[in-house]
Amino acid sequence: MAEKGMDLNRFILEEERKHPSASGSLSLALMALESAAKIIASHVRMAGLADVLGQAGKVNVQGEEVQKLDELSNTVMLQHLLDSGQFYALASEELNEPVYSHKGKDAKYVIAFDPLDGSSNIDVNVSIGTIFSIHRRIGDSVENFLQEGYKQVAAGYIIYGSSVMFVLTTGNGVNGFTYDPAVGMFLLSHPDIKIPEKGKIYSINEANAHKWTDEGLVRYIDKLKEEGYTSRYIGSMVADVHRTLIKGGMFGYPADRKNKSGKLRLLYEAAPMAYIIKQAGGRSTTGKMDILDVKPEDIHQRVPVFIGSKKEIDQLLEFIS
Ligand code: AHM
Ligand code: MG
Repeated sequence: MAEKGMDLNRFILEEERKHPSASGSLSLALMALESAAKIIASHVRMAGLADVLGQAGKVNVQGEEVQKLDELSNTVMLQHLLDSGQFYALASEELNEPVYSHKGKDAKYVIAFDPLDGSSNIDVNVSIGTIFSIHRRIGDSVENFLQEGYKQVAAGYIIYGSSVMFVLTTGNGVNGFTYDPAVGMFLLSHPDIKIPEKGKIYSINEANAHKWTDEGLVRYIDKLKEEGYTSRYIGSMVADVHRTLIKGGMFGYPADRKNKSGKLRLLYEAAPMAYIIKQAGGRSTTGKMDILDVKPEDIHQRVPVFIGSKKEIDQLLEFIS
């Protein structure tokens, strides 16, 4: 297990060294993500202030047009990831179509990301995050993004919360790095994260319960209440999943009458989180199948999501059809 305090760059390089045949491309790709994360984090920290300073005609102190934070995060991700030359193509929640990289025309990887998830929480100073999922390039066009989650090469998220954390898996366990602003580095603070076998918290938007299409889900939540569970729901997937990863329990965004496939996106929300939770010893399902086995048909496809400790997800599957 890597030592606490190790910085993310060194961790990435040491992981690479375990694979003597590695070309170093994935390491460079992850470092580009790390740089983008640092820049997004600094914008998130300044968000309230930028808004005040930008109010007069939406122009900031440098005389530049003020971009919305989610658009800005998308721009930062695109710039850094394209510039790295390590990605053949990029798909973002903010863009209808994938972007093909000129610099990365021979690159081995493709990446899907949500540049700033939980955008409804930006204005109220609540944790938000960036989520990413990396696959091997298998062709020339959209088929690169239509690969099952279990084929991910790496996945992770950055949470902009009371501290900034980078949580990463490359298929060899899950590690969490906390940003130290004094030195400008992500330092290993949570080595080899394991989700508890069972938790005491459920996390779901219960205001939608009357619209849920599976009645078993209502009975399941009632059962958790009887068993003494408590409820936490932030409305930022990154924050809700991060808490679930650390404390156990379950997070869900089910299908309902309005959102027939739920709300969350398979490629850059559900699949990367499912991979992280699995690597930490947990489980995830759409209610019908493991999220990691879903073969995407569209880059912005939605799926019902239930993610968490093994006990809770096993029990959930006994209740829902
Ligand atoms: P976004 O990508 O537009 O920010 O929406 C995704 C977010 C997730 O972070 C969160 O889990 C979910 O939407 C909350 O939705 P709701 O407000 O319907 O409970
Ligand atoms: Mg999102």
